[in-house]
Amino acid sequence: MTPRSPLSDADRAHLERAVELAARGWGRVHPNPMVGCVLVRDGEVVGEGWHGVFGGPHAETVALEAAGPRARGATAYVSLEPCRHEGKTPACTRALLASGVARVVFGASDPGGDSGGGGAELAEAGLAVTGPVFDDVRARRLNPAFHHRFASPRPWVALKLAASLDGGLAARPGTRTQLTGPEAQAEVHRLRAGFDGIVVGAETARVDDPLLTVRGEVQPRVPPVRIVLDPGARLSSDAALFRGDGGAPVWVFTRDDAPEGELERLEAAGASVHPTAFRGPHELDLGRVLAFCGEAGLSAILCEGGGRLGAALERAGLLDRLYLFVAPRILGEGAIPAFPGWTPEGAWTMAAPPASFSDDTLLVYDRVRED
Ligand code: AOF
Ligand code: ZN
Repeated sequence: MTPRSPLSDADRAHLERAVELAARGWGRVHPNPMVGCVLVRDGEVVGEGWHGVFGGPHAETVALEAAGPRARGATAYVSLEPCRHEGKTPACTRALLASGVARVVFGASDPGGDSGGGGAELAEAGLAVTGPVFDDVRARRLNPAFHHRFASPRPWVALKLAASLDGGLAARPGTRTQLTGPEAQAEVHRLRAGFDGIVVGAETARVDDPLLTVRGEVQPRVPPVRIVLDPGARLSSDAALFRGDGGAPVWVFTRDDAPEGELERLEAAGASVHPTAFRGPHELDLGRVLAFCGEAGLSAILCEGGGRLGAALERAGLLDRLYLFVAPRILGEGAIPAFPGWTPEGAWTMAAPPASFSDDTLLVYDRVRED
């Protein structure tokens, strides 16, 4: 379906508000999409809602409940096409029809085989329907992992890096340099909540000794699995990952010829160990790693470095989004580069406006897809 009529500035503003509301579901609705809904009658907002928790009511239902009888004759602005399937909750198309809403404007199409097609169904029932308003790039930007799931069996993959102004990750090899401030770090914890897995390379695990848990305001519905790519099975049994109280599971991917004794040691420390095919002494077959994660039900993975793992993902065409925090520091010569050997002709497009966290800036870019 294509837009039936040009949208007014007010229409667009209400749809943007629906997108804004949708974002409140971050970390709570995954792997469902984030969805927001605004109901407007005679220029007045009579109800707002968003999908707040996986398995819970959909955005439209929440907004309709808020509006009550004032929904009659209103326009519903929804960031995603209203579903027409009976899932964990009743179909939104039914709820909209029952409420007497006269018009529906939606942002992105729902790619789901059962859930999709709600727009056409509402139009057939006599409502004025406009959508999808967003092009494919914008639609994917809002719920990338959700849309990716319908296009590819591997998880959607984002890379988070914190770099200096001159593009360095650390002052010297083998050292950790804290570049960003507490506000940016809080944002990293918020971001983590929206992923099923957080992955780092062996060198980062050794040097940073991270916990990879979510310690922020948004508590994820399911804590992301903590993943280390450790070809040589050298991760210390004393790593912070293995300490503490029942954090999320730890998965360690090693070369499939790593010494049996080391695999047993890691298992004993508390990891699930996954011997995997490899491409070089220090490089696992990342396609295999991601395929395993996909089969295990992980649909969104956040890589938190280091630079070499990020670059290997990028070169293999397995990187979908980049979260780049830039800190106002110069590391100078000898620093570890943030983008070692990235594909020079790789094309990227802005996925969100630059955001400030005190003196640090977050840039979010999506890889431009060729298909
Ligand atoms: C909507 N509004 O707010 C959301 C939609 O299992 P269920 O019943 O929660 O359905 C999940 C599917 O419904 C999800 O995969 C997507 O296709 C759609 N999500 N649709 O109309 C919403 N969250
Ligand atoms: Zn629905």
